[in-house]
Amino acid sequence: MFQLPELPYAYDALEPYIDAATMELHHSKHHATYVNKLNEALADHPDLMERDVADLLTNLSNLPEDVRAAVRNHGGGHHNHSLFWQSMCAEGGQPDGELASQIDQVFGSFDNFKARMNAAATSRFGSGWAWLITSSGGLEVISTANQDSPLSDGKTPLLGLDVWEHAYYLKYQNRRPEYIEAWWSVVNWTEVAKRLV
Ligand code: MN3
Repeated sequence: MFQLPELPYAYDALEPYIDAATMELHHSKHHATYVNKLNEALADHPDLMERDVADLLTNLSNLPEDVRAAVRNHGGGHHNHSLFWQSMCAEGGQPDGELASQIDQVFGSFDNFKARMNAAATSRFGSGWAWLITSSGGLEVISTANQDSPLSDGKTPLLGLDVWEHAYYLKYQNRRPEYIEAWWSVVNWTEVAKRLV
């Protein structure tokens, strides 16, 4: 059985950047629904239920056809959101150490990297995610549609930004760029750097 992870902070911890009402709805309703639907979809596949969701997403094409779409959507939703909660904290900042040097090397500067993420996040039509990923080719900024995980494309997600309307609509309505700008204040770079191994 997959479980909804608890948030590592209170629902109001990311105020004023991300409001408590959005956090509670996003975690206790949206994320919970992905977990419940993943469990429902895998009810007849106890072997898959035992595996890690990241492992299922990495090996999507090897899964039985009858569950592949459900794992992609609900498993993706579960894993993306689990990463997302851990990637935020009340005291954001900027990366340092190895991650900061790789960002400078690949993008030229932190500001250039930020501009690339912002472009990926604002230009994603409809629902999806903007990502900083790493792969054999090094760091890269990409975006995915819906709940597609970079893992299914052989990429390791380091940092993901949820640009579904449910992530910002209560506070920012249609102003996605304002939500994106606010989100930079709550990125937990310590946690993100741990994924760079
Ligand atoms: Mn979401």
